[in-house]
Amino acid sequence: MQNFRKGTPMKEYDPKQIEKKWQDFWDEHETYKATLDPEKKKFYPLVEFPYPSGQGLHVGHPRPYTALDIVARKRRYEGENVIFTMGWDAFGLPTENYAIKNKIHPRIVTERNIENFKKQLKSLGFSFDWSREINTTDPKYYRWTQWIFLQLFKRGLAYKEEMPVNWCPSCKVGLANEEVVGGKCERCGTVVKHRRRSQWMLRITEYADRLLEGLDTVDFIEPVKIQQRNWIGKSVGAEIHFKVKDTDTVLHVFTTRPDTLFGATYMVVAPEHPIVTDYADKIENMDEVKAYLAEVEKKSDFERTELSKEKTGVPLKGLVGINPANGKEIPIWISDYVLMTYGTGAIMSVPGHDQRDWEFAKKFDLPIIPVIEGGNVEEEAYTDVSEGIMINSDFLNGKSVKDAIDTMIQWITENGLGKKQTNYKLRDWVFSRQRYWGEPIPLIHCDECGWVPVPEDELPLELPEVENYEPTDNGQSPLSEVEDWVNTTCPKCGKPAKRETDTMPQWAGSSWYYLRYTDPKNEDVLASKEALEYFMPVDWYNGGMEHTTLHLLYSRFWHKFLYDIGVVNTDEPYQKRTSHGMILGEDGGKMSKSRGNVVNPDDIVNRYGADTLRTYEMFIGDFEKSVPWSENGVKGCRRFLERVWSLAEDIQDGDVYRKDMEVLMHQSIKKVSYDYEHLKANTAIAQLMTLVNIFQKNGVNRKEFRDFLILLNPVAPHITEELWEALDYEGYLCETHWPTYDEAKTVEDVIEVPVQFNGKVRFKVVLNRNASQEEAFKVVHEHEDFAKQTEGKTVVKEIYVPGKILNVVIK
Ligand code: ANZ
Ligand code: ZN
Repeated sequence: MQNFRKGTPMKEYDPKQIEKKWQDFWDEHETYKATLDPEKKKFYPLVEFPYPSGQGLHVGHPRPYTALDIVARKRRYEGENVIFTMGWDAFGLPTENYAIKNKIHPRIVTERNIENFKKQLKSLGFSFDWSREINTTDPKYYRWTQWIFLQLFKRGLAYKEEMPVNWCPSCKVGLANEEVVGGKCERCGTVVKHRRRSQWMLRITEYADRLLEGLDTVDFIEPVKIQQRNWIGKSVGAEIHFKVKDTDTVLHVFTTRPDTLFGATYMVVAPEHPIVTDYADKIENMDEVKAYLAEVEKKSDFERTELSKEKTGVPLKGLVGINPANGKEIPIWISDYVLMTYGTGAIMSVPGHDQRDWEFAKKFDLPIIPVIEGGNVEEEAYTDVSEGIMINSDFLNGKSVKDAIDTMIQWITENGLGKKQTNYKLRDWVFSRQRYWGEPIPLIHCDECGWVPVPEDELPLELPEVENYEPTDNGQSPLSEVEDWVNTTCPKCGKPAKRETDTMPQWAGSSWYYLRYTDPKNEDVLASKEALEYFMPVDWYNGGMEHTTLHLLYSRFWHKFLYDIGVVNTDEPYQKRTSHGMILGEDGGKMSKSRGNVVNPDDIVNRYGADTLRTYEMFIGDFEKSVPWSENGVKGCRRFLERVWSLAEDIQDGDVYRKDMEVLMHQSIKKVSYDYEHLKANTAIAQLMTLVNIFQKNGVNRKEFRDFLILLNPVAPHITEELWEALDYEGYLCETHWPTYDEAKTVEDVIEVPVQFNGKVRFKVVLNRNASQEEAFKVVHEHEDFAKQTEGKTVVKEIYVPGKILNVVIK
């Protein structure tokens, strides 16, 4: 107890007091400020900045934040210049809806929410460089979001097009996808309709190949790569032309299997395919067709393409397709399993080798012709055909599938019946919303000049004040009602013109925020060249799996574009990507107000302290898995920290590890260092708990406790800093160095070595790991069985293979 510099007798562990104390200390001393210092190696870990909702921080937030905070702290102790930052992704619907309901300006709502979030995050002791805080709704920030949009526009990557949007007929508003839950309006529950509207689009498809190729150059966890690849959905195949009998119409189909053309026994077009309306006169069963269309309209694409779903469809009676390979007449059907939004919206059906086509053919009694040897197409489609040989296919017969694909592509190309074709599932990005709380799109429409950018030196184009944030009756943005804002003059010709009144979607500001952190106050460019060159790329980005195909893909697209126009110096923004699992309610379900299982982080901090919350969130389970909350687990972590606290009462002198603690100390440094870097803080903490148990049994000396405090510090930064000060170690813990370990000392000093006599192991001896030959022989000779083995014999030779075996040759 006499070890305490201040406050004898020893105080109770009181996180309330010490946590605030150290948070203020770090703030005052700008402990975590990152400065541009080319002399030092930089490290840029990044966590996804939150949407500051009215509900405040969720216990899910601190999980990834703590995990990377641990790495950030450790790297600082290792001498790296760490830039670890936080900001607010603050435009968006919940704030806007709250503002509408409560008649408060969304800006005010946002300010309040941010204030609360910031207070909450600060109370958890993250080592963020708060001087770099950013806010996507700050005009000084969104000036650059608008600037990037204009660069995209100027290079033809932003365009306006009619697109179907979600429309709630009862609220009379266009809904964002995230406002549609199970096909219904999130607010009123009415079934959502599709309406066509002119929307701004970003040509992300132009970058499809680059986005795919880039994945090979980065260290992303495999599930992220797989999801992005599937989302981009590149498939190589052919477009083949089918004539429609007695018309001038040619149906184009996309197929990945041109080799199976001779097996195409019917065609299917999407119910929305223009042929249906174009030939309404010719189609004999139009009533039946119309009834089917009405049914299909109610389903989402997801429901339509579900594999297990019972196939439905209607023939287009009166229309007949012609298979270009053999001239055979084949029926044309409509069915919802063919989507208008993929390929050409029309397919050639090969029921012999495609499972969906097979089910459809079986149900509607359409012919099935096998074109690849093997399988039994009466029982199921024969799809696993990579080794197959072609049959029933004229000039393809006898060829392998692979050869047949090439041959068929060549044949259709030569005969003007189609061509090789690559398709992507990826669609261009709908970039408009008819809402208020978003970045205004900085374009002006002039009857003479078309769409004209707001001059760059007039950015930011700020959101005007409005009376009402509610969308208008006709589904227009509330901005359309602000006449003196909408009506302007054309920057090009000076004639009267109108501003675009749509705003950008939620994903705009987050598509480049990591760049702004490197130089958040720059007024001339989005970030200086020096800052970007020094800090980029992000070395490690952790975030939710739910962002894989939206935010993560969008920001990679923007980054590649910025690279192409010379704004950034790396082709990829993020070198590494990891992801965390969710924290569930104590009942194992998703935390939600309605289930009543929400845990408020403020409560935990108040009752147990931030260090306990941090320790618990790291100890809770494997980082990448979803895990249920447990109040008992929280208590266990608090008890662990209390034991650490009480150890400090009785520290023995000593500035080296005690002999019997040496191996364990080196092992602990090794394990904890590795585990922190691999998001396994849970097993690191388990190791530190083991260490505390042993300290409790065997006592602990100053050197051992010092290094223990450093190892625990990234997880529990307040208690460790406090004990460091109380025990009068040098300086402050936050200024220290990470302990190093000696590999040789991580293994036990003694080893067991088998002793052989003429090739047979007779007994084993315990030797010092570094024992010399003489020492080894001595121990062996003293063994009680040695005399027995050598009785009446002579020892001819003895050989010791260090650490492995000792051989004795006797005669
Ligand atoms: C004939 C065929 C034979 C096909 C066979 C497959 C197997 P991926 O790989 O996803 O690109 N298809 C084409 N457009 C479609 C659409 N709009 N809606 C639904 N299905 C469509 O899939 C390409 C295959 O999906 C295409 O190749 C086509 O069926 C179908 F043994 O053509 B295939
Ligand atoms: Zn003009």
